[in-house]
Amino acid sequence: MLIRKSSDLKYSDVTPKSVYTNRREFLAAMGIAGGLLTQREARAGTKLEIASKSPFSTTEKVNSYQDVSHYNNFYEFGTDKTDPAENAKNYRTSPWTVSIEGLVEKPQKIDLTSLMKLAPLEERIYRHRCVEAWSIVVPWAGYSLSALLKNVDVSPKARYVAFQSDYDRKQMPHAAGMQFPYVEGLRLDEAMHPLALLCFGMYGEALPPQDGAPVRLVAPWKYGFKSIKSIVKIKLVEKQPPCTWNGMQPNEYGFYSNVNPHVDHTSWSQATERRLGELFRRNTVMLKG
Ligand SMILES: Nc1nc2c(c(=O)[nH]1)N[C@H]1C(S)=C(S)[C@@H](COP(=O)(O)O)O[C@H]1N2
Ligand SMILES: [Mo]
Repeated sequence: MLIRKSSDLKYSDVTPKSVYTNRREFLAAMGIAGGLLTQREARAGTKLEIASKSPFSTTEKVNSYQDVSHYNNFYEFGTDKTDPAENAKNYRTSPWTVSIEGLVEKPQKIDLTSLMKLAPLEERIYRHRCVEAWSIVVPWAGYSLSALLKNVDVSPKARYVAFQSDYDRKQMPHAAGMQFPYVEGLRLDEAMHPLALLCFGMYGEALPPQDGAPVRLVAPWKYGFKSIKSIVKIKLVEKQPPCTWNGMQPNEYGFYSNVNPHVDHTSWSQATERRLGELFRRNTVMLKG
C-alpha cells in the first residue's frame, strides 16, 4: 500500500464535494483559513485582487517585469544585482506573520492574509530611485501604511516607526555585506503619509521573493534602501531607530535620505540617474507628492 504524506492529499480526499467546492468558507469554518490561504495567496505570481488604480501614480513609462525582477538589491541573497533572482528562488514566505509592537494600544501578530485584507489593494506606479543612481518604474500593489498604523492605535508617545526584515541564515547562505537582520525606520509623520506604501505585489501579482515577498515598504520619495523588504516586525518607538545603511556609513546614507538631485553622495553625483532599459542618463527629479 502506498502511504501518502498528508501534504499529498487533495481536498477531495478528505472533504465531501459539497464542502470543498466552497473551500474558502470551509476553511474559514475550520478556523484554518489564515494558514492555508496564506500559502496559496502569498506565492509569487499569484494574481491579486486590485480594487483601484491610485491617483498617486507617476505617468512615466513602466519598466519590464524582467528588469524589475532581475536587477535587485537584497543583500540577504547576495550582493550582486543578479544574485537575488537566483538565490531567493526557493525562499519560503508562508506561513508569514508580521508583529506590530511597541508604542501601540493594540499590539498584534498578524498573518499575511489578514494583513492583506486590512485595506483594499491599489495599484501604484512609483519611480524607485536607488542611491547608486539607477531607477526603475514599477506598478506596485498595496495600500497606504497608514491604514495599518491606524488599525493598531498608535500611542501619543510614538515618534518613529522601526521596521525589521526576516533573517533566516539557513535560507540565506549568501547573505553578505552587512549585519542582519536588515532594519529601517521612518519618522511617524512620514510613515503616515499616504505615499508610504505597504506593498504586497507588482504587475498585478504577488511579489516575487527577490523584490521583497511577501510584504515590503515602498517610500518613493526616498532612496531605495529605505524601502525595506520581507518585513517581519514593525515597532512604534520614541527615539530614531537604527537603520542598516545609516549605521554603516552615516554620511552617505542619512536617516532621511529623501531623493534630492542637489545633494550629492560623498562618492558620486545624484543629479542624474540611469533608468533601467534606457541608454542615456536622465536628470533626477524630486518627487512631487
Ligand atoms: N531586507 C532588505 N531590504 C532592502 C535591501 C536589502 O538589501 N535587504 N536593499 C534595499 C535597496 S538598496 C534597494 S535599491 C531596494 C531595491 O528594491 P528592488 O530590488 O525591488 O528594486 O530594496 C531595499 N530594501
Ligand atoms: Mo539602493
